[in-house]
Amino acid sequence: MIRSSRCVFTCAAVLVAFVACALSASAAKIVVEAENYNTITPSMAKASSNVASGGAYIHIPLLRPHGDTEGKPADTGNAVYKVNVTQAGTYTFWGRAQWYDGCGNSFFLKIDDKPAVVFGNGGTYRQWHWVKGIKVTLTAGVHTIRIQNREDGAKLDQFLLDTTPRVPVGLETPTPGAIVR
Ligand SMILES: [Ca+2]
Repeated sequence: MIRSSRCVFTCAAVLVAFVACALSASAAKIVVEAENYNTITPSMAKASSNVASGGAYIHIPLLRPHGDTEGKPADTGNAVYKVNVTQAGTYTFWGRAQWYDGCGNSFFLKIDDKPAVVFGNGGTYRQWHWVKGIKVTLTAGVHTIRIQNREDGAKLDQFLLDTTPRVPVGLETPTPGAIVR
């Protein structure tokens, strides 16, 4: 009897440890300030704002005249980030963005060698808000994220990768060491 109850106890302890480990392994979040890029290429530019996280953001400055069609971007201006992913997993990309209007509400998002995808195209204008992007499966290690011009008037303050379904609200605390220099 003693041996058997000890076994049950041991098995339960192992199970609890396993579940705790699995739960902690499934939850990971990496927050990056958009202005904390490795490289930036015009017309992507850094700008200051006292309502942006870290006091700065990146954007494709408005053209004069502002693009009024879903045409080809004026250039391939971009910001590139080398992001340290400490834990393999399937992550949702979110960006804290501000759109000018329906012709200034998106970027191209390119992760590693995957095809570039459209990020944005929502209908909330002239205010910072979190915009949901694609889901991407990443190995542990360094991954390259490129935010590229698609429409002028698009701004990005922060982005994050999250393995959970959590919806970000407000300013997020940047993850220390997220960018590899
Ligand atoms: Ca920022």
